[in-house]
Amino acid sequence: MDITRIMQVLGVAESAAIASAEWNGLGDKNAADQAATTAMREAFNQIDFDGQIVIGEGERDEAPMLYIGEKLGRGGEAIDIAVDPLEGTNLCAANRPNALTTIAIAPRGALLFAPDTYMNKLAAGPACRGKVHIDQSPAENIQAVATCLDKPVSEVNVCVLERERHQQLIADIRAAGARVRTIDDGDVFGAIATALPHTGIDLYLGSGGSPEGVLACTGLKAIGGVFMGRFDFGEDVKAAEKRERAEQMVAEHQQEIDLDGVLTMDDLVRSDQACFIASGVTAGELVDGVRYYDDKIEVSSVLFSSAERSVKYIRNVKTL
Ligand code: VTB
Repeated sequence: MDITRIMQVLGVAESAAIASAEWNGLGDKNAADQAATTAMREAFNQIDFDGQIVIGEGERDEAPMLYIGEKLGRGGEAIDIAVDPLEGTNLCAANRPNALTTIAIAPRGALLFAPDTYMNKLAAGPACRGKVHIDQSPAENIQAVATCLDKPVSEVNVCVLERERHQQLIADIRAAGARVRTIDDGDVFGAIATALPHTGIDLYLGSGGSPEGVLACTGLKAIGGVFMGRFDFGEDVKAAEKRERAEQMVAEHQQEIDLDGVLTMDDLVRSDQACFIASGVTAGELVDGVRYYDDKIEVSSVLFSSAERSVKYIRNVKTL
């Protein structure tokens, strides 16, 4: 992916972070999300490219902006776009850590049009490649991570979304002798954090949104980390309906995936040219939040680029 293009998209993430940070702590998650979405769309439309939303705010009939299939930009190179304009709307509304604006880009056809259903996820850093697997038990994966990172199981830190549905998983992790770092929301952060030692998170497990799974996978794939998923349609009355919508989505976009099988990084992101960008809205372990000075505003971002297999931290200090 061309560096100029990456820098343009970084600017889009920064604009959205600045717009939503206006709402930090004000208790209005919808307004915060709206601000991020509007800013993102406006900024994407300034770019000379043929952008297409693959993962966005929802399907066309439910989202007025950044809906799945929406075309963005002034024309040019064909690029797939996955966005979560404000990942962690509740976190922003409550001014809690790790609210991010997130974007993944890849050549056209590379990103999976993921259905809006849960996905069971496993994420880990590059050292754990080939040693962890979503079909292994939490205890087996924790042992593998401990071996790969050359530390005792008691120092392995597993990030999990704090949800009723994860009670057994959390109990299993603790029974295996590892630590749990629960998060209220925002599992793109949880998954990506496994590739960055300074976050203290070694493994991510549990079920969250499928769209967020594709975003996190793009970042982990770019730097040689591990991501595996499996759709989780649930077992309630809506399970059949969710499955049917997923089948329709897969057929509509001529994607070849097994809805019940393991989703590999190559299923979710079919390119080695993808790139993931997150800008901080509230401060967290990944990046700082938006900061204000007298006549300046500072926004911090992280960029996972497959071309360089590197993670760049970017602080942009803009004069108002
Ligand atoms: C998940 C997770 C997201 O919201 O979608 C979650 O992937 C919603 O989960 O990162 P519940 O339905 O259990 O509340 C986030 O945490 C934030 O968008």
